[in-house]
Amino acid sequence: TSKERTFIAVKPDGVQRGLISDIIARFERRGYKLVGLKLLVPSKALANEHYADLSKKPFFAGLVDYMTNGKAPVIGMVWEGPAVIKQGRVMLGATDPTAAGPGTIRGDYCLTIGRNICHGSDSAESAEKEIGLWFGGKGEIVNWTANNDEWVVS
Ligand code: YYY
Ligand code: MG
Repeated sequence: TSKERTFIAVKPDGVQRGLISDIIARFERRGYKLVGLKLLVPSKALANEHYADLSKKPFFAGLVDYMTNGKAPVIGMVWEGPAVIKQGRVMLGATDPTAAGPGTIRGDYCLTIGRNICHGSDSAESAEKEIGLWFGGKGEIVNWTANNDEWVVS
């Protein structure tokens, strides 16, 4: 539906490299609506839970350290719009940047899987879990009407 929501993050390497604005711009200019936005150094507990599915993987400890060590914060966002979960993943590009196509965020800015600068929910279930995890507080998600909605979605 047009109210579908996904969790998109700019990871510490994307923040450190000054790519926040570019990543936001890609979603914004396509017509997706920003309904949640925060800057934070995630706690270990948050990162562990966010990546719980990967806890048995050999890269897990390094992944959590990179996300949480505070060398740069993370930008967490909730974007809303038609097919935003699937299209968000398409806009990010393949997990491994060596397989990511040009025109995708990872294909345009990244070289290796360990520094792929962004995250996007991979399913409706993940989106629900991740939005709840990163945006727990009251009023952190804002329902609003854009004046150009009728010109973007019909
Ligand atoms: O959802 P996505 O970020 O595209 O990939 P996941 O398979 O969920 O893995 C999460 C995260 O883990 C990935 O973005 C980089 C890192 N990672 C890694 O460092 N090495 C791997 N072999 C696989 C994933
Ligand atoms: Mg994933």
